[in-house]
Amino acid sequence: MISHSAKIVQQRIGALAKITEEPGRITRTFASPAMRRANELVGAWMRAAGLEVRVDAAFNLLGRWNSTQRGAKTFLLGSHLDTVRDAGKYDGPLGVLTAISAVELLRERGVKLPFNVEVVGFSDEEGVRYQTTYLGSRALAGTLTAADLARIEEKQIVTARRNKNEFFGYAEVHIEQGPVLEKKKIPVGVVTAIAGQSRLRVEFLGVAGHAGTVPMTLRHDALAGAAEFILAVEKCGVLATVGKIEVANGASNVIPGNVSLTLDVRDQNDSRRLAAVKALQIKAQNIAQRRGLRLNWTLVQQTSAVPCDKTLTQIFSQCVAQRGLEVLKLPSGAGHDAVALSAICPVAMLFVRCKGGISHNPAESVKTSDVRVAVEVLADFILRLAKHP
Ligand code: HGY
Ligand code: MN
Ligand code: MN
Repeated sequence: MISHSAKIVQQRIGALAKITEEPGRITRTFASPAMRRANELVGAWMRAAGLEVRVDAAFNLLGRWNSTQRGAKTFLLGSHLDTVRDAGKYDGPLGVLTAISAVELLRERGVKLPFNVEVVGFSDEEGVRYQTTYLGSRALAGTLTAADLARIEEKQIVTARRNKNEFFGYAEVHIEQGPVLEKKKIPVGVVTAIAGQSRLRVEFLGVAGHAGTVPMTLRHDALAGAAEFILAVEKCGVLATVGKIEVANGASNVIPGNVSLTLDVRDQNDSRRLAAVKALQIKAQNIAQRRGLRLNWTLVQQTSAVPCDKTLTQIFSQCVAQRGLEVLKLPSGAGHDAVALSAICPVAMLFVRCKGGISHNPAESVKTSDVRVAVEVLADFILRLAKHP
């Protein structure tokens, strides 16, 4: 039975991977037609599992299993259905599809829960379209800011806010996106905390000029300044990445006058992360001053590190141990919708081993036997929760 559902999860992962806005690679970004098609496909699987399905105003896909107990609280399961560009097929979808399968298994066994369960496919965890992240989960949590809404077209997403007292927890299954579980030869791990992150936009503004006539010593080359800054990012002491760079009006015979780049800084320790961001800002100012450039330094979004809930994490650990598996606890360097949900309820995560720890890459891969363990542990987790909600 359970291996059957693991095989179904893998088939569904493959089917969902075919839904993309960029033929030949997997890309699904917030509120795109591809995301609507993904919601339709996954929504059909939720319906087949006996869930009540709807899409909220923030384009989150919701599948609900109502308890027979009146006034019952709700436990949320799920992950995100949007992707980065040229993504792997597991980052996000694995968490939504294992949740559907775990619910399907329990319902087939005739389990009656003292609480409602809602499986969510969040609409924008990656933040590719607007460089903000967690738009869908923060809309549901009611934590969107005026700055978020100013940055997006779909302002109606703010009406997706739910009554925060409705939920008593959120659990997310997600690929580890790192090498630890594979190195330790363990299929799943229990997450202790999720790193904080700062997302910024940095612009160097110089003087565009003729590549053939302006002497090197008289240039204010924005791209050379950005390049010097990127090397400083590499040495800043925390996890820091320049993932995107744009040269305005770039041409081979024009000295770049306007360059913008994204900066992503992470750390489990918030003060260390904030100190690194500050130090990089000073570095950027010094580079700009020395090269006669102007600097625009814009904080796009900042989320603090989030500890996973001790009780829920303990339940996950017991479920892993009862399967005869070693219980490995590890932090997450990647962000997850659990960060947004932590504003309104306790959260927990279960990591699943992925080949080579590779993610945000079409080579992302998960073994069916590990999918099976994830579905089993998640189903056990829900049952244990039911014993002491
Ligand atoms: O960026 C992250 O950590 C996540 O993949 N959105
Ligand atoms: Mn993810
Ligand atoms: Mn991701």
